[in-house]
Amino acid sequence: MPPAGSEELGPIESELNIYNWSDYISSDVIPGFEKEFGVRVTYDTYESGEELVAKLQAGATGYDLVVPTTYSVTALIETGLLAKLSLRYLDNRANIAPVFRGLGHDPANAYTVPWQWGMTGIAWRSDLIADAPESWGVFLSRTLAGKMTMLDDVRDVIGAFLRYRGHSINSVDPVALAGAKRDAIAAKANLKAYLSAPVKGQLIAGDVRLAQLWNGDAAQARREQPALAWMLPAEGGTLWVDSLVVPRSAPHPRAAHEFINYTLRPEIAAAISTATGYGSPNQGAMSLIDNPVPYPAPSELARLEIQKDLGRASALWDEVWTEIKTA
Ligand code: N2P
Repeated sequence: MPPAGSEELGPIESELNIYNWSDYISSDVIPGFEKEFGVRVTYDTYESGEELVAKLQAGATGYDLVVPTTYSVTALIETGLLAKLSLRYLDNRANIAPVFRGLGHDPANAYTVPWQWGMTGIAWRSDLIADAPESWGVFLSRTLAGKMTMLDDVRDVIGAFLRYRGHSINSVDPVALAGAKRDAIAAKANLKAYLSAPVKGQLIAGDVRLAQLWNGDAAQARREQPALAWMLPAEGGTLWVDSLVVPRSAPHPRAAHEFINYTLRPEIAAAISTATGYGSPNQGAMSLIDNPVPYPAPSELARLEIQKDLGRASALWDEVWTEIKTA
């Protein structure tokens, strides 16, 4: 048996199947990889972490690379769905900034390579709203009723109202969760919809004036609507890191590794963050990005938490989310 993490994978395959969040890559990356490596890439997208995990846990095979967020990585490792990376093909890992190594979801860096990192906050049209939002409590106010959305995401919605009442975004305390449920249901009366990345078009058009949104997607929309601002609420929110991982069932593991190594090149990593508006975990890329997202300042960092796997309490969270969605 070769030592863990150094398995030989054989010659590069001629195909590669990637499944990633929407609006999360630069359009030249796939054609560039296909040309250089002679691999045909199939690239599909999803809108929520739950969509990805549900697919993999239902036995979807065929994907060579997927991009789960922190807490999903834990669940996927625990259910045996991920392959250990074969580090011999990943020389460019040296470009990963130290702060993105050894994180709680993959302490030995055995399964994941960080793709992008970001924060969950509030995007708002500064030309259509008189006062800048300050708190997650804005969703409880009638002022913008019908003109607001929250992410279609169990962790982000419940997490926001947990923070609003001073709890951790990872709380499993039934009383804290009952409070978050009450707030979320009260807020729902003021929402146009639960909508994730696709809300960008409605923010640009002005149909939605304020939205719970990830910073990079807000930055993408700002290119078309300069009055779109983004802020981190006073109570704080989520810092997340999404990672490239190889499912154990991947039919083209060598091509998957070559793709990971390719995107770890500083110029490719820079192109990705330039397009997505998200932060790059690649320290070699930072100087190549026009306006790189700086690592959060200490004052912001103090207000941010990373989403952890909830273990058995996931069932309680899911129940709360269903009750919110059907209220
Ligand atoms: C990009 C998706 C951000 C992922 N559209 C949130 N974890």
